[in-house]
Amino acid sequence: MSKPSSQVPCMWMRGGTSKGGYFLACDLPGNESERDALLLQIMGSPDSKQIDGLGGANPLTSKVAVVKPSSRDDADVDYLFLQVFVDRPVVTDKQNCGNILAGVGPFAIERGLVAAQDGITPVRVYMENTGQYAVCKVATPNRQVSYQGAAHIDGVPGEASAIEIEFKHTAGSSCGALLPTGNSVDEIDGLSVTLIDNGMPVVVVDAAQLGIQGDETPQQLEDDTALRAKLEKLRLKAGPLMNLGDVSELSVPKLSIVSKSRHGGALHTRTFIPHRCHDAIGVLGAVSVATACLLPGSPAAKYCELNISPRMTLSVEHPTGELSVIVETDQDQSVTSAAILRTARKLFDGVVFGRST
Ligand code: NQM
Repeated sequence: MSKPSSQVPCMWMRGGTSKGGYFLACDLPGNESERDALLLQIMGSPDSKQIDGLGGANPLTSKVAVVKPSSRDDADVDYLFLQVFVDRPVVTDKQNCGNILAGVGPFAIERGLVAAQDGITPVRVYMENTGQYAVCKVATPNRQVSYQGAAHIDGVPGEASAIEIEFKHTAGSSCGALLPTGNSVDEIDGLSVTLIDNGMPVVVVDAAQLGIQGDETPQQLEDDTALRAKLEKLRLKAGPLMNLGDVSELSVPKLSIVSKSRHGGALHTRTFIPHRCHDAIGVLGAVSVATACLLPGSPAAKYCELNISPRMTLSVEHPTGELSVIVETDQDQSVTSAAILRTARKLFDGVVFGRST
């Protein structure tokens, strides 16, 4: 048996409101268990502080993108997202990540997988986790990736260059259908919830039914052990209903707690991912919540007054601001595509070491 390589080229990047390691697939062990063992070492997991690795002791900063040239005619690169758990020895590909996706275009260009155009370079990404596509538009003045710009996204200080991301046909990414139970609303444990997957499996639940305001800080919600127990019980019941099976060891479905808008957006959210409360909201998670806003009877729709039109911007408020989702709908008022704006930044490029070096 070949010894796993324990020293690999890696670029560390912030992608949207997440951060993690970007690797070329050819630089990682081909065997999945060897790959995952190396990634756990690189991140310093399992350990709540990730002290012996590069992970930031939070699921949002313990993420990996594995990128390779695509063999598909309709994609430039294939992107596999891996969530490295912080305090458990688990690496899972059972979810996608639209934030880490923001760094995939720049990384692919920097590594020479995609030729930069002068101006904007569209990078067509096949998202291996869910078998779906996104187009990421990267600023490349003079055929060089530019990270500097004037775009701001809430949850990240300062400005950087805009990366526009368009998703198509994300419905049923992991659950097989937009509404895996066939219903816009289901009752679980006396709660009226929407079980939805438009790129990310999400349980949408009404803050009022949970007995909270919905604008508590993430820390206040994480400290509420009774609430967390209730949410986990709900999640474990929702998993099989969403065709995800036993989700006790999975990072999906997420739980988005919705309430009335506080800042003029469509609605307000707090999202558990699933055991920590997000400082913002995941990209595809926001797409799923925005889609739920269009479903009559959904707890999300209860809070927004929408005039449904073929192209609309829904501002999903979260603890550190908002995430605007531009959705396009067909005659049946079903969402056909979604676009969002992200930024990314290269933090370092070099070689990262496993423990056996
Ligand atoms: O929903 C967090 C994030 C995410 C995932 C999570 C994401 C998405 O904010 O597309 O980006 O839900 O675990 O990075």
